[in-house]
Amino acid sequence: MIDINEINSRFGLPAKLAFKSIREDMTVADISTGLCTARIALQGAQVVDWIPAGEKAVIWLSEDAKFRPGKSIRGGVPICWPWFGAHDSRKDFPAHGHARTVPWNILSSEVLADDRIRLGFCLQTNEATHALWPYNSPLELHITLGSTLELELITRNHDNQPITISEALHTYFAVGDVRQVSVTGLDGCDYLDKVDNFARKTQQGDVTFAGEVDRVYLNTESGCVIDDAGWQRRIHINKRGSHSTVVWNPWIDKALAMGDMGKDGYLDMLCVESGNAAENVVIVEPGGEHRLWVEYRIENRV
Ligand code: TA6
Repeated sequence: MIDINEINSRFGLPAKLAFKSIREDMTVADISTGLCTARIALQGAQVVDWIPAGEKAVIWLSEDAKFRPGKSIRGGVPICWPWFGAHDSRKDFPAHGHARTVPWNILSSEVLADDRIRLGFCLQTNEATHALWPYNSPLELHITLGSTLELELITRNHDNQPITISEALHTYFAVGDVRQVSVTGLDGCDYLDKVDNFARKTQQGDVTFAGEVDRVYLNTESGCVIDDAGWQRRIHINKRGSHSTVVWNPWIDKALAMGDMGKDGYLDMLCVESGNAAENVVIVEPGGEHRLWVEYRIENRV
C-alpha cells in the first residue's frame, strides 16, 4: 500500500506536482504548471491526461476507462513491453506484455529551468512478472511535461544472455472527428494490415479513416503528423529508437466489443504508436541498453 504522505514528501513539487489516491488502490501524479496540466497513473507509469496551456486535451482517455489494479486503462499512453500484441507462443500471456498493468515506482521528480516537469519511473518486478519475463532487464520511463510531451523508455540488460523485446508507446490521441483526420509521414511504407489477416501492403499517400484501421508500419524511423481538420490543429510526433509505427482506430464494431471505449468514443481518437514490432524486434546484448523516445507537439492551423 502506497503511503501518499511519504511519496509526496519525497517526490512532490509544491504547487506543481502532487500524488493522490483516486481509489484506495490506485495512485496518480497530478501536474499543474504554467505550461500544462497532466495526470500519470503509477500503474503502468501511464500518462492519462496532458493538456498544454491554452489547448484542448491532446491525450484521449475513454469516459469508460477502468482504474482498477491489473486492468489496462483505456486511453492515455499505455506501455506495451516486453512484447507488442499477442505473445509469440503463450496465448495465456497478456496482450502487449505486463508493463502497463503492474505497479511502477517513482524514481525522481524535478522542475527544469524552463518550468517543464521531469519524472522518472521504474517497473516493479516480482514473482508474477518473472513468471512472464524471467530476465534481469530493468525498465525505466522518463516523462517530461510542458508545452510538449516527451517520453523515453529505457530497457537495460543485466543478464548474461541477449534479450529480444518488442514494444510500443501505445498513445491515444484526442481529435475532433477521426473521419476528418489524416496521418502523414508513412507514404511508401510497408505495413502489416491486421484487418486483412496481417497481409503485407504498401501505404499510398496519407492514412485516412472510414472504417477499422489496424496497421503495423515497418522499417520506418520517420515522424508523423496527425492533421486534425475538425479541431484545426496538427499533432507532430517525433521519435528515436523506433522502427515501427502502429496506426489504429477500432471503429464501430470493435469499439462496441471492447466495452470501455465510451459512447462513440472511436470518433474522438486514434492511436499512433511509436515502437518496435514484428520484424523490427530489438535485441539487447548483455550489459547493453535500448532507448525508445518520442516527443509530441501541437501546431494550431490558423
Ligand atoms: O495497437 C493496436 C492494437 O494492437 C489493436 O490490435 C488492439 O488490440 C489495440 O492494440 C488495443 O489493445 P488492448 O489490449 O489495449 O485492448
